[in-house]
Amino acid sequence: MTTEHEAIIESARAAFAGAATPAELENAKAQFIGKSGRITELMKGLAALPVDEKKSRGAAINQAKQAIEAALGERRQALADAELEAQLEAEALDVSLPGRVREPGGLHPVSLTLERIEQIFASMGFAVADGPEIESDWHSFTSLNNPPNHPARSMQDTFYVDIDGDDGIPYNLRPHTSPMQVRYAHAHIKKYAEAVKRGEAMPEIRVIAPGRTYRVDSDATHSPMFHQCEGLWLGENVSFKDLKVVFTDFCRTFFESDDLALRFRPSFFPFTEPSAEIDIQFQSGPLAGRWLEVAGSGQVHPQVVRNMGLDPEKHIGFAFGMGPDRLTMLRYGVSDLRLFFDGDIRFLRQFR
Ligand code: 2NM
Repeated sequence: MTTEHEAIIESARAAFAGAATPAELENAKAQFIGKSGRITELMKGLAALPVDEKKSRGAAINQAKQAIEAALGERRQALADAELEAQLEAEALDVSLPGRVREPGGLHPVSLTLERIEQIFASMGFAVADGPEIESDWHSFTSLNNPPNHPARSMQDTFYVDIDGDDGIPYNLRPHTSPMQVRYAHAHIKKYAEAVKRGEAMPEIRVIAPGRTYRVDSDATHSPMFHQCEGLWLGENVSFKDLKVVFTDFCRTFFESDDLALRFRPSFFPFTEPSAEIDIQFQSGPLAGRWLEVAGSGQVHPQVVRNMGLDPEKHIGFAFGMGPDRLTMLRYGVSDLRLFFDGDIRFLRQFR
């Protein structure tokens, strides 16, 4: 090899080292061993030389070419290694990152309250009744002693469906769950009809009716769809005293407070006589000292007992109605009823 050859090798090495990508490297290669590269030009120049000189100079040029090819191969490998390294780096998995868990669902706070109510009353021997949300006028109003012109029957207060019942009056979205109790009483009587015919006494009725109810009303404390749970206990000797015991026991269990005070305040409902609002007062905690209205109640009106298909001389007792939505607000300290029906997961997941 001549010094010229060594200079070419040196500049090839420098050009290869300066190539940052495989494409740049191929361009650099072309300058030396491509079709019109410097080595290729030297080869072409051999043609004009005598044979023995051609041989020795040809061998030297070949040596130089091999050195350049070796340098090229090294640089190709280095670039390929670097590319693989970068790719591994970019696609690296951080196995220490926490996984994406699918969070468990949970019951709606009002459902939690309904389950709680059902469980407490079940422990006192109450059955749980279920029934239709679209009701006949008779079940929602007439059977419950509502006079024909009572405001609850107006379009301003109750939702009506575009379908008439057998009596020609449109069906309604039940404004309370009492119709379920009237239905339960009729089913109960049918169930024991044979026994009564044989002279046995009709067993007592002890039932609660929880569920969705509807009224034309909407603000921070009223929703057009809300929940109710009504209770009914009819027997041969069921009195207002039993109402006080049952409801006091219920409230103290529900709110987990033994020193909860209850107050029965005279009131009026078409389906009970006498009637009373039930207020409670916490002795400690954020609501302590205030009387809070939680339910309506009363001795079931004789006409309602008759409409249930029972003899009011034999079956007397009490009924009550409460709002599970409001009970949920009191229990958890929720200030706006609408939060229950917005479906905002940030609110709901707090009860999970
Ligand atoms: C209330 C208040 C007072 C009630 C009456 C009846 C039935 F079916 F026996 F007639 N069920 N619930 C009642 C009584 C409901 O809610 C404020």
